[in-house]
Amino acid sequence: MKVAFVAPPVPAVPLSHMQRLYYFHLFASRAFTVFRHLDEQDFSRFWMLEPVHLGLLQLVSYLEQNGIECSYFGPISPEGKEVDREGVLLRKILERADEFDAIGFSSITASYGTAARMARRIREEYPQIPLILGGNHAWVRYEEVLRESVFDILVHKEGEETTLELLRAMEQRKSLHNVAGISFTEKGKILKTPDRPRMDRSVLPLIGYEHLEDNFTSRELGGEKRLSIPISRVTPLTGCTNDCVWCADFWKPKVTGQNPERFKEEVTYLMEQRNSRFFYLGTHDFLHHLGHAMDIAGQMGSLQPEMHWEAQTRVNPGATREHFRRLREADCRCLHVGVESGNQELLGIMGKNIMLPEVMRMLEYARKEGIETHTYWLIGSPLETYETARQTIDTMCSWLRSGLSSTAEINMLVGYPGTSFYERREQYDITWVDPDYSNYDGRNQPTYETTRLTKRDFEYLFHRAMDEYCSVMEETVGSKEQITEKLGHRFPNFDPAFMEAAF
Ligand code: B12
Ligand code: SF4
Repeated sequence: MKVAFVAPPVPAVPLSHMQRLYYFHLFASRAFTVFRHLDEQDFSRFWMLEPVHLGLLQLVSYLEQNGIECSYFGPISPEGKEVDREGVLLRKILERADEFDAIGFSSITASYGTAARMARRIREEYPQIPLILGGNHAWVRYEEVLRESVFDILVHKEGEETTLELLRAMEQRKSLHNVAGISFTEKGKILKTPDRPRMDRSVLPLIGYEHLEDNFTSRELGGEKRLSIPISRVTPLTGCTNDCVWCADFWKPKVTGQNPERFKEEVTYLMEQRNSRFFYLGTHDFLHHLGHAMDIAGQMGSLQPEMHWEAQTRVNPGATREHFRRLREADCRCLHVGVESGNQELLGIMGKNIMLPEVMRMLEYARKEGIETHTYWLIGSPLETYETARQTIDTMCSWLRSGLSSTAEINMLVGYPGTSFYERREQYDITWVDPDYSNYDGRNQPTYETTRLTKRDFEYLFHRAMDEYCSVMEETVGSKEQITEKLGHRFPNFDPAFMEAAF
């Protein structure tokens, strides 16, 4: 059996001048701290990060291990130039469509429209090919998706075991009723089978990076044989024991670890074969179990040649200065911490379960031990008012000025379908939600209004936040001219398609 797997692009994001300036400063602040060892060539390869869809590539390697032949179709913008990524990708799939027994798309909310459009075109030309959709938008909105799109089958949550069973059932023309974790339409009725328990992910084979080039021409690869991944995301731990009301991450509520040998193998592969020069440990809660964190740090620190890395974590009040010293010794350059709001009451309402003084203490320990800190902030937290948003902006700016937070990011909160924030709107005084899912992306456009703040209020507050952020950055990092001169040729393309992958 041969299956095509498609990562449809999120539509290109139009940015305001203020947003461009914000990204410029965000990039510069990172370039001068954690990325300081990256050279011109590394920066010039940032556009190569775009087609890397970790979940889909992981699914592909698992299926291949189990005898299913796969071909991977990802979006790309050669040399960072804007192209019609959807059109190009669609054309490639249509050219090869008759080779495949099924075509599977992955989508988050923002790319759902693209996936549905592409699938419709394939259905018109190849009505016999079964079309499958996976990824978190598919299953949180399965009835709507099955009703409105041409997708035949949706894979819910974790994909590996479900997809393998599904494809085998399809191949043997067996009933789909016994395949756990899917939904589909039968005789005009939408059917959903029971969810499947989470699998032990430590048994998974290496992510199928070797499939990245399946459908790229040499020109699309910038004349190189392989795509480089100068900054790689690796996940030695997945999950989070917390449950913020707006969080669309379904790898909860457990924190589970990857097999340490496999993790080392993956990192080594990325260094040796993909020119990775920096690792972002995309765990949500790196310091959840301090012992495991120290073991992973030990592994990263033992990599030769010297490897720099950073990790995302929740605040762990049990972490001592000694822990941060050990992280520094293991070459950890930065910790990413979601703070979200400067208002303690809102942190309670959103279920963040952190105390600001504890966050500050952890950041202080990290800074004293020479680790950079990168904090995340939100405009539009549940029950936000003008005053609480101001508090968030002031706190972020004050932490940046004092150096408690070396760098920071501020975003508009997006209420994703499936989260309790989006589904229980009345509880959060929401009066309107944007019906256009393609806006649920990185463009930081308000996707809802409340009794307290309108779309225009959110826009104002968000731009205000970016303006003040840029002013602090000018004080601490330098003016645009100074930064440009200092960066010299180490200047990447600032298109958010790559920015998001890089930061
Ligand atoms: C790593 C990551 C990124 C990375 C890499 C993205 C990637 N595609 O690999 C980067 C930084 C680039 C990124 C960018 C963005 N991301 Co992101 N990202 C994540 C994160 C932290 C992990 C994703 C992951 O690797 N999961 C592990 C794998 C194994 O799971 P998976 O991808 O879901 O795939 C499994 C199943 O879903 C299923 N499956 C998936 N696709 C398919 C397809 C078929 C056919 C089948 C059968 C099965 C199947 O099988 C897979 C294996 O089990 C998630 C949060 C999370 N933990 O899920 C957010 C998350 C997916 N991202 C999110 C968002 C919003 C974005 C951005 C729009 C952010 C922005 N501000 O610009 C961009 C969009 C980029 C893009 N073009 O898609 C949201 C999506 C919310 C939503 N409902 O839409 C999430 C859930 C985070 C959140 N806010 O809660 N992201
Ligand atoms: S702490 Fe982060 S990963 Fe955990 S529930 Fe909250 S937003 Fe999601």
